Amino acid sequence: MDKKKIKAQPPEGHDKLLYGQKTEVAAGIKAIKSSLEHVFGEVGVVEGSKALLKLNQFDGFDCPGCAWPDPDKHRSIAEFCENGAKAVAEEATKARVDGEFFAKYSVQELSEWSDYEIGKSGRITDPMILREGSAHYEPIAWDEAFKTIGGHLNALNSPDEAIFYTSGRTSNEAAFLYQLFVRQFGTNNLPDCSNMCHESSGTGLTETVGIGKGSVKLDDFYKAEVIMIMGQNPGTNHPRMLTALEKAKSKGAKIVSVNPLPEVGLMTFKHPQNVKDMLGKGTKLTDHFLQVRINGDVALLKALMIMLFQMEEQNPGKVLDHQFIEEKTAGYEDFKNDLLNHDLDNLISQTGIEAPAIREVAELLAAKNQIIICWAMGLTQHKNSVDNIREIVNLLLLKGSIGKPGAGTCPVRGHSNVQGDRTVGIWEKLQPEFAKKLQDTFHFAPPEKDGYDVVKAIKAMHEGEAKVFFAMGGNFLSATPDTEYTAKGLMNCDLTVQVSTKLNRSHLVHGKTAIILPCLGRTERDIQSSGQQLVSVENSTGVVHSSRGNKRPASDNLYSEPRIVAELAKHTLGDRSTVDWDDMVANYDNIRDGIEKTCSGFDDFNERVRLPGGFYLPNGAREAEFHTDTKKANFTINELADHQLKEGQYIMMTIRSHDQYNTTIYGLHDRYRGVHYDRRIVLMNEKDMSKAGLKPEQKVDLVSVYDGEERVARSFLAIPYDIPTQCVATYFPEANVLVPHNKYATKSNTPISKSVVIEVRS
Ligand SMILES: Nc1nc2c(c(=O)[nH]1)N[C@H]1C(S)=C(S)[C@@H](COP(=O)(O)OP(=O)(O)OC[C@H]3O[C@@H](n4cnc5c(=O)[nH]c(N)nc54)[C@H](O)[C@@H]3O)O[C@H]1N2
Ligand SMILES: Nc1nc2c(c(=O)[nH]1)N[C@H]1C(S)=C(S)[C@@H](COP(=O)(O)OP(=O)(O)OC[C@H]3O[C@@H](n4cnc5c(=O)[nH]c(N)nc54)[C@H](O)[C@@H]3O)O[C@H]1N2
Ligand code: SF4
Ligand SMILES: [Mo]
Repeated sequence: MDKKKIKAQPPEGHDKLLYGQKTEVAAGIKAIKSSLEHVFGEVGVVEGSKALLKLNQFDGFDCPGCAWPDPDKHRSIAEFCENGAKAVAEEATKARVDGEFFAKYSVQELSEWSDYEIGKSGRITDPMILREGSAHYEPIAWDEAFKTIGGHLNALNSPDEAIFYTSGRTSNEAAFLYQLFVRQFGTNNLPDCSNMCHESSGTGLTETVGIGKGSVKLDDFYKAEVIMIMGQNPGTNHPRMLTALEKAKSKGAKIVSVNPLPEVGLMTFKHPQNVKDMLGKGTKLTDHFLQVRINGDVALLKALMIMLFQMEEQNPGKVLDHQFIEEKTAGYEDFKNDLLNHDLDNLISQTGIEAPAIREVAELLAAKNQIIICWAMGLTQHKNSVDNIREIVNLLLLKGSIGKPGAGTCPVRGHSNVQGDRTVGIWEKLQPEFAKKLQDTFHFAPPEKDGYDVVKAIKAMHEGEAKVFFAMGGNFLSATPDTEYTAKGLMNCDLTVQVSTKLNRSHLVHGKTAIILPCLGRTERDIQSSGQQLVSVENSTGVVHSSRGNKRPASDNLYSEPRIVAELAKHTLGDRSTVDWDDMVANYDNIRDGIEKTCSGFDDFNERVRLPGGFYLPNGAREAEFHTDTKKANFTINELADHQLKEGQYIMMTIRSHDQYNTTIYGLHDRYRGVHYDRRIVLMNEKDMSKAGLKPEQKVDLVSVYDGEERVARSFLAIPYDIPTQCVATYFPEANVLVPHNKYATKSNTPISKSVVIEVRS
């Protein structure tokens, strides 16, 4: 087959773009209408209602959408949002991808479909293989599939020639078993979606407060005086957070939003379960909106902190928490000296915000002591992302706003179990303590050398150093940077394997041989020899709880993810393994016993996972116990972003529309931003457009140039939008082709998906 014809990028064509009709209020009637349309359209009314009633209930399944926490105690009947409903619909769809489907469409043909069409083709029903040289996938027996994969793995010169990716929907049980297999096989090559997501948060927080997770609980939102939301679009990506923010406001909290875009979801909100709200104008959520330039956050945080020092000077002892600084922190003097050396006017001009607006927020912060700072991808996907996070910590430390009720750090996680996967060992860096426990419990010597993370994995495949790519979920080709470069890497492999629920582009851009292993989804019953199983997940606030599907599986020929791992381990390791894989899968309690012995905080796991609502994992920072090198919370000195934009250059952020879940395109409406039917668009400031002589909807090519190498994303429509000058926004994954694979955040290696320097060519 001629692989050159396979398309790694979605098609360039345009549907009829409609824009400018912005929804001014988030949630509300339209959200309910949209969720019901998605669910009933894909699934039917009876099945759809049955599934939704179990969503996020104590005895039901965890929402496959995002990792926003559920209330600890009381749950209402409909404890989900529009996007949770869409995620369920997407999984529960009646459409099927089976042997007949693949006989009809060649891989090359499918690669010409849009991501929306690919996703809508349905659930994969049977294991499939694309044999070397063949144009079509065809069904294969499970046993033969495992033998083929085991054969490839065992034929490698070294276990390090294999890569084992994980996406964050995988349960704790599947993830733990997977990393156990991979380490018994002999490598730490365990890149995961977290590498592209909150890795910078983990890195920055571990250094400064001793734990790579957030410190707040959901209840803290209702005790907070100020909630700052930076680089996050919760109305789309964590919709139920709006309910929490509304409640926080009713209890007196002020909300500050820091974003280059006035995201509708953050501005005004109508609670879908509150009739009074639905009929009225809704709640104004944001009290202070700071329209920061892309990557201007370190400058903004520094400016705010300098203002706090100025106010402290006028009002000694009233602004900063000296007792906390004295008792609980290290590095204060060095930090202060560095900070006060910066020129305030210069910092303010870098933010692109008017000084009085910043001063208002500084005054608010000066007067309050219970501050929560939330953030997401707007802060974690830049060259200086780790500095973004460390600067947030500096601000909280100055105010003593961590380790007490109503205050702390809140990196809002993306995938529903991305945090849990890391807790149970999905990490290319094997920590010595974890390695020792693995060794003591399972009697083998795990590999010590760090494995590949996402960006190193791409390079290794590209350069032929890795030959087998195995993915536990996700859509590696479309989620990673530098689409064409990554595509070549995957195509270089001898074998690519995807454990998936639904078809995506990573099945189509493949190695010499490619295999799809179809698995049960979160919403489906998982029956093993001891009976129906439950799995567990961890949300953004460190609560581990159970999830149990109730739907009939999409096909009788699906395996659960744990079973897939176990079969793979048996077929690959044979007698070399020290683990009784069948026993593990027969009853997932046995896997949880393994987790309890290897991961801290999981005492009496099997008992506690069955408590309604689950249990909190220990979190030092939450108790103002900082397990860092200094045993204190560390102040740090952080660098400003340094983009020397030339005339005609812009800084581009790649963001999510309202109708997508990462690379899965649910629909073609970015309702809150008022963009409909087209995704190849670039949002630009009106002044920039007229300066460049661009008319609304004019077709342009976007070009990034790094180290003399040009990358081009063709045929985008320019749209005037309320965004700072020299800043532009495009959708992920259409613009990923512009993100260079070798430009990433210092220390965390997260690709710079939110600050790519581009030119717009007409
Ligand atoms: N419906 C839905 N829900 C999802 C997802 C989805 O795709 N769809 N994805 C899930 C996943 S994996 C994740 S990680 C999360 C992502 O959740 P978000 O991080 O909210 O997602 P993004 O669309 O990447 O939005 C980033 C926001 O940051 C802003 N921003 C960009 N650059 C900067 C900057 O330099 N500074 C500041 N202050 N702001 C900036 C953008 O304008 C945008 O509002 O959502 C999760 N939930
Ligand atoms: N330019 C740019 N790139 C980005 C980002 C960005 O903001 N900008 N965001 C990054 C972020 S935050 C993330 S998290 C990554 C996401 O990267 P990934 O996690 O790799 O991508 P997803 O699109 O979430 O994966 C979707 C696929 O997962 C499979 N799937 C769904 N449910 C299940 C399940 O239960 N089990 C299994 N085995 N498979 C399942 C389906 O086949 C579906 O097609 O993308 C990153 N890439
Ligand atoms: S906020 Fe997130 S976890 Fe909650 S229902 Fe919505 S998508 Fe699901
Ligand atoms: Mo993510």
